[in-house]
Amino acid sequence: MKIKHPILGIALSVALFGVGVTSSFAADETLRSLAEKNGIYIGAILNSQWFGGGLPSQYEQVHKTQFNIVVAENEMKFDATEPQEGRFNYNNGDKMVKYAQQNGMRVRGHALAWHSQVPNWVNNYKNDKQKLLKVLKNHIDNVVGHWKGKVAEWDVVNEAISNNEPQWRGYSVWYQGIGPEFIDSAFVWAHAADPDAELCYNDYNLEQGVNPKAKAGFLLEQVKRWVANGIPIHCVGSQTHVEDTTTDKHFIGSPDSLRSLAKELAKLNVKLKITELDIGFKSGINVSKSDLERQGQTFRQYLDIILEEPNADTYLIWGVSDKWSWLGGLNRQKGLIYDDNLKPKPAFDSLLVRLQNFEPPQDTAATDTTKQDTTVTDTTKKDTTVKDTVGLDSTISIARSAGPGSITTQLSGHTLLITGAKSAIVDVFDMQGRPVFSAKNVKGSVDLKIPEGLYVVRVRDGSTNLTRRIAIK
Ligand code: 9MR
Repeated sequence: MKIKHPILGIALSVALFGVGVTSSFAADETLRSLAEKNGIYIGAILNSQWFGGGLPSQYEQVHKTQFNIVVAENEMKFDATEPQEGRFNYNNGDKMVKYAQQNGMRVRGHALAWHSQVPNWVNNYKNDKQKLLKVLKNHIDNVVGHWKGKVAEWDVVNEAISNNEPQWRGYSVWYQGIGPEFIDSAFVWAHAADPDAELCYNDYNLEQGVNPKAKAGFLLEQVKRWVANGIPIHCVGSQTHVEDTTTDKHFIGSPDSLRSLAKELAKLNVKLKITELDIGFKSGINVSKSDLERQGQTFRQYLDIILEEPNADTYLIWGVSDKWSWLGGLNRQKGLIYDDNLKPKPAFDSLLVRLQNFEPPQDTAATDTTKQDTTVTDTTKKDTTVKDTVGLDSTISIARSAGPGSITTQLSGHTLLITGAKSAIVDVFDMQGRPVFSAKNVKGSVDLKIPEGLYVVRVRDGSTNLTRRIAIK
């Protein structure tokens, strides 16, 4: 069952802070707490190394503090869950579900019918259509059935479209052995196994334009057909593995293209989710500070789709830290929002600030027809009452604010007075999330050398921090 966000917000506030902290004065704002205020899910995979206990405790701390949705990097795939015919292994998946439950997180399941990471035994039946149908159905019945009510959404079919001249991908045991109807069947079986789960088609290169020559255009035609035929598809997952615009000479994808897809899907009452985002640079190049800031802006532009499009609700990144990332295999580097030392990168700041200052359009609830179907779309997603506590008007007028962590700030002209911090780091961002000012070792006060306008200021001292809007007049 889809979780309604105000309840989710309260539940998670309780889980996180012991008591519901819902006022605009909550200190230590996280991607997660701000995502919840905005009624969206923000998440990252649990890397495979986590399952074997091979990651530092700081990794898990960051993960559960910053994210409210989780997906396993490899542990719910076919080869992991049914390594031998009819013998299922749910150990790692159960471990993740338990972690998610303990930390109030939503679980995504990835992936049921995919050409990759299929165990060898399946290929023994590649010329036996009836047997392959039974194999796929049995797998879906068991895996979805095992996590019924615990895995909220599934990638039922993954990467079934080929890259060039879009058509179905030929090299797939499911396609070759069964034909394209394996897709329709997989959705029907998954729905029967858990009628409350959201069911997605997931693929990459969907940010490359909605036209018949691009994957998204081909997919859209299939989604129309599935919807017309009553196939239970509720969402399209856009993996969104993209490269930084300046180093990818063949760059043809863009946030605007993905937004177009979201708008087309809205007409069909189907959601768009960003499911595997990373924005890498070519391996081997020197990545500068300004490169990282530009990367942050691209992360933010993709977030805008999720914040602004009524049928978009999920922003999932394919990894936490650059240290543990699959991107090397793709000849890319530094594509995530934490660096090798689990320190937040400029991309993290861009996301945090954008989540902080996002104002939903006032008339969204009145005009959005896609929110009518509660089985697919969360009707409370853009509930402006949730956002009122961080509304612009109220925060502009607040010159003095304090957080439970006891940092207090007061603005006098261009001077920010700080109490409760021995030696603070002060960062100021414009309303697009771009860093405009930074100072270290601030004791007592700092002169903000920035023009008049609205900004977000963040004051950090050790693990205590305060993030506030300010108006320089
Ligand atoms: O990150 C995953 C990596 O550890 C695996 O080796 C790889 C094998 O196919 O799969 C990676 O995850 C992929 C995901 O399941 C589907 N979309 C592309 C992801 C990155 O390759």
